Amino acid sequence: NFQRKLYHYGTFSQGFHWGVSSSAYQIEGGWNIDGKGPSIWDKFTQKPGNIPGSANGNVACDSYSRLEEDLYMLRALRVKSYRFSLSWSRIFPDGLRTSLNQKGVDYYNRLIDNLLAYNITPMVTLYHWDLPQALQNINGWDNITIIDIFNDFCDFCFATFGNRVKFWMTFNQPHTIAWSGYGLGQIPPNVKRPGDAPYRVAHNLLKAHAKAYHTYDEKYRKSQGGLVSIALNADWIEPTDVNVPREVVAADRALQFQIGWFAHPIFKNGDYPDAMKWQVGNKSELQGLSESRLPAFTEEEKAYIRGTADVFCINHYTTKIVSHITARLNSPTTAISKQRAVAWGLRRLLNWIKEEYGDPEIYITENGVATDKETTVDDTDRIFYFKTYIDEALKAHNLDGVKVRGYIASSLMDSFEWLNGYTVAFGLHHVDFTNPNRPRTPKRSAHYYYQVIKENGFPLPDDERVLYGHFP
Ligand code: GBH
Repeated sequence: NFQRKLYHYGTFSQGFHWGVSSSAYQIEGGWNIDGKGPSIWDKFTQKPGNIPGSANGNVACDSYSRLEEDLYMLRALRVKSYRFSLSWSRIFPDGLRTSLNQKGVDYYNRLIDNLLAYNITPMVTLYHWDLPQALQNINGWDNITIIDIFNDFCDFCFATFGNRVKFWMTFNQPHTIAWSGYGLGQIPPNVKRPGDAPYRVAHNLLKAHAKAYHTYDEKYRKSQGGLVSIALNADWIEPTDVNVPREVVAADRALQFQIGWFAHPIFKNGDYPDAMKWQVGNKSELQGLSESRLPAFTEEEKAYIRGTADVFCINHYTTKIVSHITARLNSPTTAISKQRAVAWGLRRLLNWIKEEYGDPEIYITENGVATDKETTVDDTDRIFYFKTYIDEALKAHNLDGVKVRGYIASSLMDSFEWLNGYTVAFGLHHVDFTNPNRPRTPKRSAHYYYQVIKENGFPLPDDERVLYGHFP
């Protein structure tokens, strides 16, 4: 039923949340100053050879010392929201409340106060992958005691920042934490146990998320009136052939293993998707195991987890074709070969979420594209990406009735891109990492995004718009 017209003209609803994103380890630097404790990413990146060019986040964009510059870019873009994360080990250097580091708290207070002074809504991620190393020493997310420890951290943040922060996300991409961190083992803590550890870790992440949600509900919601969610991630999965039932089933199963793993418990019934329970259960049985490698929730736990998100937050970058034979897509490649630009996938994903989870309010909390580091400010590929993806979000909003409430471009500026180091760039602003002052320069895409925000979408065809208008 999707209309074939390439572009749809129109605007989002009033008060639409336009924003940009970042995360602590990717931008802050200041890895050991003012009392910050080490995180698992500090440890991992400081071992030479783990990241291309032995890059690390010791300095990154130096945002810890350059708050003014970051605020300047945010104001120039005229964004309504800024999504950033808190560095747990900057606030609690050894992960526990007893190690409280006031200077870390001061930094986030300054950031939040300044955002509010400029009318920018803070959207805060409590955990974007930089676990305090001290907690990894007791097995990190694979140790159930971390559920209470994380809750202490969240409780402190709600109490300290919640009078000004009204939009919380517990985890960024629990799927990545569990699967890349404990299954494939590519990212810290680099545990390579794909058969069982990810399922245990995800079980703990879901319980930790639910516990933080209930803490907010019981102690803060009434006085602070904010909302709590979790930022899930998913590629859109397109079947090779929509006319072959088993291909459609395979594609749906892939989505259930990505989003459903977390969204089914939280947004549906407190339990994992049937497709996961059957698949993992059957394979475990074939292996001769006495129980499934996918742990089970008690009825009490299901009731505790169900309904623990006030809105649906989704990070989305690309689309994959799933098949039992070959996968191929003709869409444009990007600087990350596995992330092709497939704008229509976003519209389909948004519709799938609407259908699957009972029409929730949706925030696109990350969407963006990599360019190589040779592309500095002349990033026409990024303009194409944002234009087409935002337009597909607009179609979902205006033509399909999906309750899209916000769009957060990834990201504010070039930063440390995890396993890619500084070899690829996602920023609307270029950062010169060879210069100790880390100068920031708006790219063409920043001018473009400014215009889209100003017009709240695409009210007119391109030839009737002033494309690269005033950008302060
Ligand atoms: C996002 O994840 C991150 O949330 C964001 O911080 C980052 O800026 C952005 O990617 C671009 O890098 O190679 O082991 O890391 C996007 C979804 C899921 C894509 C994990 C890469 C590969 C696993 N990511 N995936 S690994």
